[in-house]
Amino acid sequence: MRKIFIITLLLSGGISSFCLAQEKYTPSKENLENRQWFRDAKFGMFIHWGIYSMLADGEWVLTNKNLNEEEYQKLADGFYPSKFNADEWVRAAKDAGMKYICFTSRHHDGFSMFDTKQSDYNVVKATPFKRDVIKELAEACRKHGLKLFLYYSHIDWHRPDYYPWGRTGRNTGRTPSGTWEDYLKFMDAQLTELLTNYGSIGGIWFDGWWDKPDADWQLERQYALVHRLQPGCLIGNNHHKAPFEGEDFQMFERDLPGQNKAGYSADAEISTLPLESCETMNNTWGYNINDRNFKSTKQLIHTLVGASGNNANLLLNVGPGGDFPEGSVTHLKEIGEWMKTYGETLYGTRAGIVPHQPWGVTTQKDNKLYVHILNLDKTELLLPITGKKVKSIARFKDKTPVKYKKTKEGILLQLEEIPADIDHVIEIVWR
Ligand code: FHN
Repeated sequence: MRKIFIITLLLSGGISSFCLAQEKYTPSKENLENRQWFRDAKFGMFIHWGIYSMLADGEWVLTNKNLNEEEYQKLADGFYPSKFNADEWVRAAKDAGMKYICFTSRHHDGFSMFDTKQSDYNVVKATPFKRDVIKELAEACRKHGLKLFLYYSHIDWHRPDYYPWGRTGRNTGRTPSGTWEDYLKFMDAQLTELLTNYGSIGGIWFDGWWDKPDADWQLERQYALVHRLQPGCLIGNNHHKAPFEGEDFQMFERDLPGQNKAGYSADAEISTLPLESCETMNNTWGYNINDRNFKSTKQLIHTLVGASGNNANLLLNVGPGGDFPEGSVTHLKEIGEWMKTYGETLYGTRAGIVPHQPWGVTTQKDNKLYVHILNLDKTELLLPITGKKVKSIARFKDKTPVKYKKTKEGILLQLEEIPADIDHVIEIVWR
């Protein structure tokens, strides 16, 4: 019986995936270096952009509004974003202090924002625009020294072989045809294009596994393909669980690691991999004409600082219509200004020895501890740190010395006044 099984496996070509599934993933040297780079980078820009942006109702409009998928495809005929300028987008990210961009190469609607031979349903073949958006972004990122990550949806509301359907996208009038195996091959072929045609890719940001958690996704095989093509490419998967074998970083949607305010992270046990938190600037990912509820610059900076204090990067989203929304542009500029002074207290740091507190967070690098006071309504602050020798304690921005006392409980900071700045940073240098 066993012999028959092995022969069948060999004949069916299943042996390669069988073997891969058995191998434990060992990240390459390059991959480990990129993980280190990622941990140091701290701040990136998420961009959700596709033909859905034209309907100005978020990236889920096809399924949320039960649109007919065949009719939805016609949106591509009108996609001509005359203002698109990859260089400007990348510069806006760079000026905000961001070190990487993660762009939606294909979202759940199944429309590819790059030149792919695997389907004509793509930005070059199906639109009058005819420009390969990813090629332009990749060139601009190279020019400005940012890394390009690619969001890649596991869900597909367009293809008839994404079948059995998942939890979402059911009422769009599709008729199933083809096999699940066809769909897996399609994704492999697209990933191969993405990882061979655009130079070095910082990472692949998978999303949508949760639509069909019981499906045979063959993730280890897919991950092995990515790592074979670009060993340094970091893989993350927004499955909202603890990382699976073969992944290189872990993301938390609209929450800091350990929180579950948004409701996605109940099972997302924090791993030792590099961490990333993704968040919207308003309330939606893809462009939504009604959503002008932008968070304040102060709130966004607090999220960024909070992420660093929890050992995570912040991937902050922009949802362009044809161009970046005004609100995003203003906030990005203001964050960039702030980063010019305070970036040093975040880049290259790790979470500080004092864990997240109601008043703020700490970050640390070499012999320095940065105390980020975000909400404090008094002038005294006790840091529960004992047994360390202080060389100096000063306000970060102008190096004015800060008074302090050493007590049995720790270091008691005595500030001149109640902190009023967005983030009152105190720099402690240890001997
Ligand atoms: O369904 C997607 C959503 O559209 C968006 O892309 C976010 C980004 O984290 N992820 C999914 C929801 O978990």
